Amino acid sequence: MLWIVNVNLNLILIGGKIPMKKETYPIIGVECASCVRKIETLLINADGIKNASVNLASEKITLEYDESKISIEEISKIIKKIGYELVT
Ligand SMILES: [Cu+2]
Repeated sequence: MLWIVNVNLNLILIGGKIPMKKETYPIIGVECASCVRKIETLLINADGIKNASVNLASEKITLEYDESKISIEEISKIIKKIGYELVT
Protein backbone atom coordinates (compact mmCIF):
# COMPACT_ATOMS: atom_id res chain seq x y z
CA MET A 1 0.00 0.00 0.00
CA LEU A 2 2.74 2.41 0.93
CA TRP A 3 4.68 2.01 -2.31
CA ILE A 4 1.55 2.86 -4.33
CA VAL A 5 1.34 6.16 -2.50
CA ASN A 6 5.01 6.79 -3.24
CA VAL A 7 4.63 5.97 -6.92
CA ASN A 8 1.75 8.39 -7.20
CA LEU A 9 3.66 11.11 -5.41
CA ASN A 10 6.65 10.63 -7.72
CA LEU A 11 4.45 10.81 -10.78
CA ILE A 12 3.03 14.09 -9.55
CA LEU A 13 6.53 15.47 -8.99
CA ILE A 14 7.81 14.23 -12.38
CA GLY A 15 4.73 15.64 -14.07
CA GLY A 16 5.52 19.03 -12.59
CA LYS A 17 2.05 19.41 -11.19
CA ILE A 18 3.01 21.94 -8.58
CA PRO A 19 -0.09 23.64 -7.23
CA MET A 20 -0.34 27.12 -8.68
CA LYS A 21 -1.81 29.95 -6.75
CA LYS A 22 -4.57 31.74 -8.64
CA GLU A 23 -5.56 35.14 -7.36
CA THR A 24 -7.16 38.35 -8.63
CA TYR A 25 -5.94 41.78 -7.54
CA PRO A 26 -6.86 45.35 -8.43
CA ILE A 27 -4.25 47.09 -10.58
CA ILE A 28 -3.86 50.86 -10.87
CA GLY A 29 -2.82 52.77 -14.00
CA VAL A 30 -4.11 50.49 -16.74
CA GLU A 31 -5.69 52.76 -19.36
CA CYS A 32 -5.68 50.97 -22.68
CA ALA A 33 -5.12 47.71 -24.54
CA SER A 34 -1.46 48.57 -24.94
CA CYS A 35 -1.03 48.73 -21.14
CA VAL A 36 -2.74 45.35 -20.84
CA ARG A 37 -0.44 43.79 -23.43
CA LYS A 38 2.67 45.29 -21.85
CA ILE A 39 1.84 43.98 -18.35
CA GLU A 40 0.73 40.54 -19.52
CA THR A 41 3.79 40.01 -21.74
CA LEU A 42 6.19 41.04 -19.02
CA LEU A 43 4.60 38.83 -16.37
CA ILE A 44 4.03 35.74 -18.47
CA ASN A 45 7.76 35.75 -19.27
CA ALA A 46 8.74 36.04 -15.61
CA ASP A 47 9.95 32.85 -13.95
CA GLY A 48 7.30 31.26 -11.77
CA ILE A 49 4.33 32.96 -13.40
CA LYS A 50 2.18 30.63 -15.42
CA ASN A 51 -0.47 33.09 -16.49
CA ALA A 52 -1.35 36.76 -16.16
CA SER A 53 -4.56 38.26 -17.43
CA VAL A 54 -5.51 41.92 -17.11
CA ASN A 55 -9.13 43.00 -17.30
CA LEU A 56 -9.18 46.58 -18.57
CA ALA A 57 -12.82 47.28 -17.69
CA SER A 58 -12.59 46.14 -14.08
CA GLU A 59 -8.93 47.19 -13.68
CA LYS A 60 -8.02 43.83 -12.22
CA ILE A 61 -5.35 41.28 -12.84
CA THR A 62 -5.66 37.53 -12.44
CA LEU A 63 -2.37 35.84 -11.71
CA GLU A 64 -1.49 32.18 -11.71
CA TYR A 65 1.88 31.63 -10.13
CA ASP A 66 4.10 29.23 -8.25
CA GLU A 67 4.62 30.62 -4.78
CA SER A 68 7.79 28.59 -4.32
CA LYS A 69 9.36 30.51 -7.23
CA ILE A 70 7.95 34.01 -6.96
CA SER A 71 6.13 35.97 -4.27
CA ILE A 72 3.34 38.47 -4.72
CA GLU A 73 5.74 41.16 -3.45
CA GLU A 74 8.16 40.34 -6.26
CA ILE A 75 5.37 40.42 -8.83
CA SER A 76 4.26 43.76 -7.43
CA LYS A 77 7.80 45.14 -7.87
CA ILE A 78 7.95 43.99 -11.50
CA ILE A 79 4.64 45.75 -12.19
CA LYS A 80 5.77 48.91 -10.42
CA LYS A 81 8.94 49.08 -12.54
CA ILE A 82 6.86 49.71 -15.67
CA GLY A 83 4.59 52.24 -14.01
CA TYR A 84 1.59 50.36 -12.66
CA GLU A 85 0.53 49.50 -9.14
CA LEU A 86 -0.75 46.23 -7.82
CA VAL A 87 -3.09 46.45 -4.83
CA THR A 88 -2.46 43.51 -2.51
CU1 LIG B 1 -2.12 52.24 -22.08
